[in-house]
Order: sequence, then C-alpha cells, then structure tokens
Amino acid sequence: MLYSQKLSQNSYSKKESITSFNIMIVGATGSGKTSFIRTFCEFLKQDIIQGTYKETGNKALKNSLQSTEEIYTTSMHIEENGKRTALTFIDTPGISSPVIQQLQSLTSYIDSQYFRTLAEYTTQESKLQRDAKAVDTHVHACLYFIVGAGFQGLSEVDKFILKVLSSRVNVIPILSKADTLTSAQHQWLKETIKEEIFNIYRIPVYGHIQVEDSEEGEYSKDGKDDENDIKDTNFDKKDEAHLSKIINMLQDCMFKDMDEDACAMLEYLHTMPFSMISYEENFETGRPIEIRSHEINGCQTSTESLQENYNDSVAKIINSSEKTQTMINHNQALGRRYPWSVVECCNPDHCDFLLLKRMLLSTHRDMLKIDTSECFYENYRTQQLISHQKDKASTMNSQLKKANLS
Ligand SMILES: Nc1nc2c(ncn2[C@@H]2O[C@H](COP(=O)(O)OP(=O)(O)OP(=O)(O)O)[C@@H](O)[C@H]2O)c(=O)[nH]1
Ligand SMILES: [Mg+2]
Repeated sequence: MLYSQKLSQNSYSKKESITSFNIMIVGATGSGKTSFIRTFCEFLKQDIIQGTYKETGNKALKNSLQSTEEIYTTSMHIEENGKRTALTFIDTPGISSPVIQQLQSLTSYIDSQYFRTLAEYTTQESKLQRDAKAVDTHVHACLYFIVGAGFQGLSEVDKFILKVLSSRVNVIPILSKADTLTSAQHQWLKETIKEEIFNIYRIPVYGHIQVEDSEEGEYSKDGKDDENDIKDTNFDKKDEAHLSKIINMLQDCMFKDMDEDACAMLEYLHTMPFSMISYEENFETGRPIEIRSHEINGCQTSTESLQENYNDSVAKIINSSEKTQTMINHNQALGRRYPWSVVECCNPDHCDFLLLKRMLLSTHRDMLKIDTSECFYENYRTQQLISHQKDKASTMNSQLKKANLS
C-alpha cells in the first residue's frame, strides 16, 4: 500500500477542538533536557491559553535549574494557526549507569499509559457509548538527546536505549548543545548519526520505513514487531543504501500523488537529528538572560540562505510568520552570550529549534498520534492479550492435572 493511501485512510477528525500531544524527553544526565523544556515553554508563552499551565513537579520550571530526580510533567493548552493542542512535556531523570533500571522506569511509564487506555476500553466495553472525552495520555513523541561534544559514534548504551524505546514510541533524535560545535562538527555529527541509525544499525526511530525492493513503492513500518524483546541488541542488518531507498520512495509519493505527508517526512529526514540550543539563564533568578535585538544578527537573510540550500520541493521550511517569532517579545531573544557572539535558540542558522517546533506541533503532530495509536498501542494490546491467553491456558492445565491426580 502506498504511504499516502495509508495516511489518508487514517484521517483524523477535523471536528476535534483540542488535541492532546505528549512529548517525553530522554537522554544522559546533564544533556540539556530540562533546559530544552524551559526554552520551549518560554518560546510558546505567547501561544499558551491563559490559566492552562500546570506542572506536576514542584515548580520545576520556575526556579533555577536543578538536576531532575523523578519524572514530572508540564502541561499547557496552546493555540497556533487555528490548531489547539493540549501539550504535555514529560521530563525524565538523566540516564547514567546502571542503565537497565532507569530504562525500565521509562518503559513502565510509557506502558502504563497504554494500560490506562486498555483498562478504560475494557470497562467501557459493556456501555453502549464509549467516553469520547477520555484523555489521550500516550507518549506520542520521545526526544532522545545526544550530546554533540566528544561524540565518537553511537555508544552501545545509545543503541540499546534507542532500540528499546523505538519498539514502544516514536523516537526523534536530538543533537543537544549545538552551540558547543563548530559548523564542520555540526554537519559531520548530523550525517554520522543519521547514517548509523538508518544504514548501519537500522534502529527503527521515527521515519524508519521498511522499503521492499521487490515491489517498488511498497512499505511497512520496520522493527515494531519485536517490541518486548528488551535484550535484543542484534544490530547487524547493515544496508548502506537504506536511507536513500526511503527517500526515493517518499519522493515518488510526493511527485506522483502530491502527497503532503510524504513531503513532511522528507523534510524531517533531511533535518534529523535536530540540533538544539537552550537559553542561558540568569544564575540568580533562573530566568533567561536578557538579549536585546541590537546584539543579534538579522534572521531574515539567514532564513533565505537556509532555504536556498534545500531541495526546492522540500524547501517550505520556515514561513514568514515564524521569522518574526525568533524574538520572544518585541525586543528580546532567547540565547546564550559568548565573548565573541550571541547564539540564538530560534535562529535557523544556529540550530533546528523552529523546525522541530513546527514538526511536532504542526506538520507531524497527527502522523505521530496515528502511529502511536495504530502501531504502538495496538502492539501493546496484542501482547497483553497473548500473555492473558497464555496465563489462562496454564491455569487450566494445572487445574486439569490436579483433577486427574485426585
Ligand atoms: N552550552 C550549552 N549548555 C547547555 C545547553 N542546554 C543546557 N545546558 C547546560 O547543561 C547543564 C545541564 O542542563 P539540564 O537542562 O539540567 O540537563 P538535564 O539533561 O535536564 O540534566 P539531568 O536532569 O541532571 O539529567 C546546565 O548547566 C545547562 O545550563 C545548551 O544548549 N548549550
Ligand atoms: Mg533535567
């Protein structure tokens, strides 16, 4: 089946007034996860519908930056281009050794959201009408933070975590602290991470579509079937051209069928891993340092140069309304100040913050939700049913044995 056909079959309800969208942030200790959430929230401030901002942590985003000790959430309702989203960030403690235990707490959190839906559906099965207002708490996207400085290829730990998480959620790789990289390092890291994920280790992160050579244009989601195999670290399916095959297939869909989703997926594959810079905070207040408009370079020219570098058909990256958003208010920008210059979180020449925001909240939001409910939740449900059947069968067996003995 063509990519475009599958997506159109799953078209979401246009009547829906507000859509829940939940983003989990995962990565090594100190990789910049909490700073990223703070930057995102600060940037979104003007879009937040008043009175909807909530944190389950103890004002985790308001005081000065602390190491994250336990999972907490930050939620808000935002409205952008007429689309309303109930957005939740799930911040997680940094991963350090021993990895297994920490990873298990993340997978338990993810699975418990699927379990919640399963339990709701089971209890409502007897009712005539299901509760249409049930809140969707599934993790729709999981941003995996990789620190660029000192990177020498994906470590065994990175591969293991990425593989385990990709069997449960849509994982999106992030290259954090991009301000610490030279332009050449930045480019090398992007290419290397993409090459390793798609071609060398074939890790089924978001965008990893299996292209079958035999039937051109056929595809299926790759690697989602071995989801519970937490110990499977067999990354030996090297295919140097795998990413090119995916891109060719998507380009086919885009040109033949004018498929907008295929175009959005090409944009995503072009950019990932998304490079990020979070704002520098004032030590005393925990608030972003003040950067005035005269300290920063004009963004308009840089956006144009970025567009020139892109393949024409995929180049509608940043629209004019987003250009103005590089300033969070009239004359202030988010960024980090160095002796030689100021780096800006929202300048597309400096990092991919705006592209990531657009991808998550607009171009890919519904695709990520569809993937989560139709692929990951369905996998979870099937596994639960199978294990329930197995339990039942073994109970019956032992009862039969007892009956035969007596
Ligand atoms: N240079 C630079 N430093 C950053 C950036 N983002 C965060 N930092 C710094 O990195 C340190 C750790 O940031 P956090 O946001 O607490 O990292 P974390 O991943 O949440 O840390 P844990 O919760 O302990 O796992 C802080 O000193 C931040 O100021 C960035 O984009 N660039
Ligand atoms: Mg943190």
